[in-house]
Amino acid sequence: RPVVTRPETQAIDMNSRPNTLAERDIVASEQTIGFLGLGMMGSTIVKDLIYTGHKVVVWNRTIDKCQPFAEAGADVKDTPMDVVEAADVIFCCVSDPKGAKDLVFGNCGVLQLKDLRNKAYVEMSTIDPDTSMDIGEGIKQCNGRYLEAQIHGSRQEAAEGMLIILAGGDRSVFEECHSCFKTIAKNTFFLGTDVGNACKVNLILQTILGVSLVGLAEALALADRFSISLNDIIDIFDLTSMKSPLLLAKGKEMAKGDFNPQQPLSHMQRDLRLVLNMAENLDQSMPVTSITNEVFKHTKRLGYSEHDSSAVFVRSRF
Ligand code: NA7
Repeated sequence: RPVVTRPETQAIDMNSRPNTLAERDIVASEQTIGFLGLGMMGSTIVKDLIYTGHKVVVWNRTIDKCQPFAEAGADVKDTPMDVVEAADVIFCCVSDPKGAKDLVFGNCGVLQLKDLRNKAYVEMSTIDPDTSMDIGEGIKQCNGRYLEAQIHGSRQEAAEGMLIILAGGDRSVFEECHSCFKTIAKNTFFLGTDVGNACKVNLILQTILGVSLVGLAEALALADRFSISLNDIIDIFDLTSMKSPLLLAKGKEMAKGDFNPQQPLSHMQRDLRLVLNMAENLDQSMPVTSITNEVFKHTKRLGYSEHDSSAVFVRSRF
C-alpha cells in the first residue's frame, strides 16, 4: 500500500478578491449575518462577505480558524447559539448532514435559543432532503424561517465568486440573502418552497460529476497501461465534442498526479452515499452510481480522502 501524504492545507488569503466582485455592484444588506463553519468554503465566503460590507458574526468548532476573521472585523462567538442570538440571517456551512444537524439540535446549538422569531436560517452544507426537512421543521417549530441554499461548485469557483446557489424553502429569506448570494455566486436559483428540492438537484448534479470522473479515470488508466501519453489523450479530447472545462481540468490533474483538493474526495463519496440512500427509498436502480460509490470508497481507504476527487485515478491505475 503506497504511503500517501496529506495535501497541504492552504491558509486562507484574506486579501485575495474575486475579480467578479467589482462588476457586480453589491449593496450589502443591513442585516447582521451569522456564519457557522469556517472550513475552506465557509472561510472563502465570509472573507468576501466582509469585503462587500456585510456585518458578520462567526463561529467555528476549531476556534483558531476564527482569528483572521476577528482581525478583519468579524465578531467571533463561543457557540452556534450565540451567533444566532446576535444575527438576523444565519448561514451554516459544515462538512456533512451529521455536522449540520449537530449545530441545530446539539448542545449549544441553534434550537437552544427556543424563540427564533425574526431569525432566518440558511443551510449551505451539502445535505440530503430528509436532513434538510428535519432542520427546516426544527427551525419552524421555534418560529424561525428556513432556506436550504446548496452551493454547487469547487473551492476554486468559490474563490472566484462563481458558485451556483440552489435554494428552496422560504422565499422571503431567499430575497433577504440577495446581496450575500450576489457576492459569492454567478447564478442563483429558487427551486420552490418545498424544502428538499434544492438538495435533490444538488445531489443529482453530483451524481453526474462522480460518474464522469470515474469514467475519465478508468479511460486514462487504460491509456497509461498502453504507455500512451496522457497529455496526448487530453489534447485530443479537447478537440472532441465530449470535452467539458471540468473534465479537461480533471484530466490534466490526473495526468500530473496533482490532486490539490478543489472538491475533496471524501465530499464526493459522501454525496454518492446520500444519492444512493435517496434512490434506495424510491426503489430506483442506480447500478453505475453504486459502482462509482464503491470506487470512491476504495480510494478513500487508500488514504485519499482529503485529496481532490480526481485522485480516483490512483485507484484506477492499480
Ligand atoms: P472543510 O474545509 O472540510 O471544512 C469543514 C467545516 O465543517 C469546518 O469548519 C469543520 O470544523 C466543520 N465541521 C465538520 N463537522 C462538524 C461538526 N460535527 N460540528 C461542527 N463543525 C463541524 O469543508 P468545505 O469548507 O470545503 O465544505 C463545507 C461544505 O460546503 C460541505 O458540505 C461542502 O459540500 C459544501 P473544524 O474547522 O474542523 O473544527
